[in-house]
Amino acid sequence: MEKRTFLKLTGIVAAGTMAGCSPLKKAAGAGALGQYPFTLPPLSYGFADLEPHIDAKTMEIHHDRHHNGYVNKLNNALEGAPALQSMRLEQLLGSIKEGDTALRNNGGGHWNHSMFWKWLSPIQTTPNDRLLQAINQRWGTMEAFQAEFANAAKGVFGSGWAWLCKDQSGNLFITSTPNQDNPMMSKIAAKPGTPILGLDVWEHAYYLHYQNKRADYIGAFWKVVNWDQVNALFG
Ligand code: MN3
Repeated sequence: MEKRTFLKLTGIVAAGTMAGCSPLKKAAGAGALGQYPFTLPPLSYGFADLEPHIDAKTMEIHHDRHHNGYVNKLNNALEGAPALQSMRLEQLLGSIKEGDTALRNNGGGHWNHSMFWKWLSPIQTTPNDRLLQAINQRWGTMEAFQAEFANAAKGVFGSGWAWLCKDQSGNLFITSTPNQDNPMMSKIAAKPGTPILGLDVWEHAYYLHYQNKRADYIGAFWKVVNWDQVNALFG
């Protein structure tokens, strides 16, 4: 399929396809995932479309079971908290404090995965000139950027995520978070920022196909990154 047609069909760049998010109300920037009750957003490609880099069974279990679990538990956590039900997910994440375990794990889980699906694509894409320039300015080369990102991903002990973020001045930085935390959780993140690319390094994201070879999964990730989405979020 021609790339332009594919993007038009899937709305992968416009971020307007999330269930519960009217196109009229969609916000710019990272995420626009609506508010309570949250729903599992459909993938804009098939489970098998990222093969051989990410296998169909992993995608199916990851999306239909793991992500769906975060959505359900997030709704359960908000059921008894009417004051929080009118907040958008990004606002919720920004308000999370150390002990807010259910919101932290499941609000993070929903946001992280909703974005992760959009950071992947079966269509080959490339960083645009503006993003390349910013990457080169910060890391010297694309390869150096990818090496630092891969190190961040490999360095997560246990479960977590690696992130490419922009700070409030638009400067890029790489960070990682444990569990389902993310840099949008400004009150608890070591380095708060707006993620423009993220990689799930929980074992559930790769173990079926890669077993304990996380580095191979990280290498394969670069083959399916949706740079159009990263370009759009960089702005
Ligand atoms: Mn996951």
